[in-house]
Amino acid sequence: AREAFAPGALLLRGFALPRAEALLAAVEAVAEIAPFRRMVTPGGFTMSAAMTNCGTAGWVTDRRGYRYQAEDPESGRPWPDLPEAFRELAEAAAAEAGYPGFAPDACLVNRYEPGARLSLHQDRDERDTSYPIVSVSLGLPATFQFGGPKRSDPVRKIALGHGDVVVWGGASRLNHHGILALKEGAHPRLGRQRINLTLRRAL
Ligand code: MD5
Ligand code: FE
Repeated sequence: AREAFAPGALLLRGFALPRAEALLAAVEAVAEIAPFRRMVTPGGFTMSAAMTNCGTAGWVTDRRGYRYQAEDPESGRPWPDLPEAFRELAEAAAAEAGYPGFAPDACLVNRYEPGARLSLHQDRDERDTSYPIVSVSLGLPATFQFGGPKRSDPVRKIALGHGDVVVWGGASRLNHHGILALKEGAHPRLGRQRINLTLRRAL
């Protein structure tokens, strides 16, 4: 099922379901090399979601700011390679949304446990924001907040569940968005977690 809920934004419900097991196995392999960690914002707050990365660059935050960098700051080593299953899924979803040939170079992996949230923000640390972002939801459901180009624009709520994929491109690429505090629950495969893959062209 496909839902165009804003210009440039396409929700593909269940698109990742046939590949969920391969994606989760790849997440586990990534996290063995680059473990999930809770990063600190420039303002000094520890984020409630835990994160890791794979690909040629990873998104990081610390007291100095937000940026993409080639090394995991915890280990000083390059991030693990982007798994083939991630690439294939991103390519296929982007093609559905009218972006053929999308070749991500970075994936931020977010892990939310009950209570974790992501406050309203824009994704603007990428070099060229004309590329779309493909996001994949796995595990517990979440309420996604979708706003507009201005922080004060009205916000819509969208439920995202296991296997849902959203392609964010065009006019929606720089819209504000966030995730409300995850509700308590247990997913049959992932237990008390929501995993989100955010596939991007960062460099
Ligand atoms: C999540 N993660 O569910 C979301 C999925 C992040 C983040 O927001 O920055 O890690 S990505 C949602 C997204 C990306 C780009 C544009 C828009 C939404 N949008 O226009 O709403 O953990
Ligand atoms: Fe974001």
